Formats: sequence, structure tokens, C-alpha cells
Amino acid sequence: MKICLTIAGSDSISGAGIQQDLKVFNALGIYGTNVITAVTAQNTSKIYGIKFLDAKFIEQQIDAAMELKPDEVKIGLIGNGEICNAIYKKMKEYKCSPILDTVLISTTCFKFYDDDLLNSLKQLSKISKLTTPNLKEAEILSGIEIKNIDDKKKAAEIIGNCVLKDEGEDLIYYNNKFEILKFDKIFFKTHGSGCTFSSAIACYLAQDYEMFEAIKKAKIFTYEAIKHAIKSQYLNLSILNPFFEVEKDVVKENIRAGLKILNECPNLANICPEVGMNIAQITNFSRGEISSLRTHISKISPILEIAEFSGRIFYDQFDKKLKAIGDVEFGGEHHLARALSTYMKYSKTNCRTVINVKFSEENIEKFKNFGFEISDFDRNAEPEENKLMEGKTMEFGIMAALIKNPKAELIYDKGGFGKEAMLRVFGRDAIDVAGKILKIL
Ligand code: PXL
Repeated sequence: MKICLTIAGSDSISGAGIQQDLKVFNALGIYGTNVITAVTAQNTSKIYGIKFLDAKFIEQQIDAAMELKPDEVKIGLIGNGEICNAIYKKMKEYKCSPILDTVLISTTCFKFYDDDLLNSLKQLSKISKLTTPNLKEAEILSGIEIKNIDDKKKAAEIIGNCVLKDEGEDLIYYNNKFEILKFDKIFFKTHGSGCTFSSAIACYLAQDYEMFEAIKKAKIFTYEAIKHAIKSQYLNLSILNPFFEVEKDVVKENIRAGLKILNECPNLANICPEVGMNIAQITNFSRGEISSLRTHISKISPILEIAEFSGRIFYDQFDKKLKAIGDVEFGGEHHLARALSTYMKYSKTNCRTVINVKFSEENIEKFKNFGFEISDFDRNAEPEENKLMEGKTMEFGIMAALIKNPKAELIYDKGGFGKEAMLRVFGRDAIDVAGKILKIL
């Protein structure tokens, strides 16, 4: 197990600082230890207050944390010159060359430095293997006003090994080599992207990636964490989600486990429709309001957050088993993914998974007897112009059913011209839905 140590400030909303660093370490398979320099009282709108811990006490924390010898050390918010000197001393004592994220100004424009800190920060920067300032911080550290790429390069040479973070175009300067890292601009403001980026670099270095590769991988990771950020109308900035990959793996495993449970059903032929079945599940972070806001702001389709089997699930007459074609994948524009995406928008339940099963009056009767909330829609009531648009029927039908009953956990339709009647069972996750089907049908 690789270990990274973060020396940084605490953030009350866990989107930056120590809390975010530990989340990133965890998401990337690294064990994280921590030393707290300061405690902030803040949210995405402003910093209410900040209390620095005593430099001697910070030294004690470093001594304690060193029991688990870190493969890499990442430094974030330091706060004042005295703390910086203490950290410098300890880094030398333990022969550490850290990744230094020069946190000088917060996204909410709070100034985290004074002249004392700047002087000792330059000393700390010299023994760091990499410094990760944004443009403003690079100007402060180098004393150069940055207007173009040449200014960026001059500033980088003064700072030493570093990544100068700029919107859409970072400059890497390492071992006298320059490289420009381009990526799509992000059109919304975030909280914690600097912490996420520097922590991810520490993780990849700990896992023996060489510097340029570690930086590029950390950039991609940060970008994905931004794409999957938590947004809400209550937040001034969106909060990065480092667990996007972990969440997706959990969903995939859950769907595979759901299929195994379905296969324990004694009367599979009564459950599997002619057109086959599927299981669609959406990641936990992309539910309800957050989901629609995320989609709205970052233009990510909720479909990208939904996984299902790339083919469908069919009943194999010989083996008398359900068999999936293809593997579980995210982002397929299938019927059931569309149905779930619409369901997430309009339902008032905690369900985030759906399985389609064969329609029959008996099957509906059994669900009714279990006290299920049920609704339905009529394909014949779909407006003609809607029918002409690819993939709109599910949106129309699920919405219509939920307008009748927003708590429905079972939605059926009796089919239409060339369309098989269908039952859709919703639940918390694939294991939950498969369990219900097994018990009820
Ligand atoms: O992202 C910079 C940062 C780092 N550490 C702490 C912070 C912030 C920004 O607000 O509060 C503790």
C-alpha cells in the first residue's frame, strides 16, 4: 500500500483542503495521512474565519504522521511564515521533497498570505519537487506580470519545477523542459480543483509514474472530478467529486449481481419479455435535483451516468437461464436508460434503478397485492410529432405515468402497433429490484 501525507488546512464543507486531499488519495488507492495547519470556517460563498494552529504543534503532528513513512508529501494551505519555516525544517529532517500547492488566494478571493509567508515559501519551493501555482500565484511568487506564454515561461524558470495552471492551458516546467498541456475550458467555477490536482499528482508519483505522465493523469482525473462535480442552486461554486470512477464500478457490480439474483427465479419464462430485458442504474451522485442541475450547467447528459448491458438480457431456452449480451456499460442510448433518466427527473421516490419485465395482468396483480405504487401510460396517447422523434416515447410515457402518480415504483404500458406491452419495476439499486421481482413474481 502506498502512502501520501497531506499538510494543509481544514475546510468546513470538505471540498478543498485536508478533506478533499484525503478523498482523492482514497479514490486513487492510496492510504492518506494528514497534518492540519489551520482550520477554516468557510463555504462556497465566503471564508467566515480562519485559525492557524501553533507551529510547534504542527511539528508534532508531522513527527506523529511520519510513523507511516509517506511515499509522497503534498503541501497545501500554510498560512504564515512561522508555520512555513516549521514545515521546511521538518521536510529537511525527514528528507522529503514535497509537491507544493501554493495556496495564496481562495476562489472566493480570500488572501491566505503575508510577506513573511512569501519569503519562507520561496525557500520551501526550492526543496519541493514540484510547485503548482495558478497564474495569480505565479505572478506573486515570480514578481513577473504574466500576459503571454513568454511571461509564463520566465515566471516558471524563476519559480523552478512547476505547473503554471491556466484556464484551458497549463504550462509544465520540469528539469529544464517545457510542455504545454491543453484541455477544454470549464465554464463554471469550482471549489477544490487545486487541491484535487496536486493531491492526484502526489498519488501518481507515489505509484511510480514519471513526472510529466503523473501531471497529465492528474489533469484528466481533476477534469473528470469537475465533470462529475456536485452542483446545486444552494452552492455558489460546484464541489469536485473524486469518486466518479469508484461510483461507476459500484454500479456495474451491482447490475451484474442483480442479474445473478434474477436467475434464481423459478419461472423466468414468465418474466422475460419477447424483446428481452435490461437493468439500468444511475450513479448515486446524480440523483434528482443535483442531476438536473449538473446536466443543465455542464451540459452532461444524465444518460452518461446510467449503466446497463450493452446488448440485452435474453432467456436461453436450453439452459433455462437469463443471459446478458455484452457487458455493463455507461452511456448507451437504450430505451431503459431513457426511461430511467426521465424517471429521475419526475419521480418522488428514492429509486435509481429499473428492470423491465414481461407484461401480464397476473404480474400486475401480484405487485398490487404487495402494496406497490403503480402507474401506467398509453402509447396511443403520444402526440404524433413526438412519435416521429427517435427515443422520445419513453420520455413521454414515463412522464405521463409520473404525473398521475409521482410515487409509482411500477410503470406499465399495454403496448401499441408493433410494440410489446411492458412492465418496468423501479428500486434503489439492481440488487433491490431483482430481489423484489424474485419475491413477488
Ligand atoms: O483550494 C485552495 C484551498 C486549500 N485549502 C483550504 C482552502 C482552500 C480554498 O478555499 O480553504 C483549506
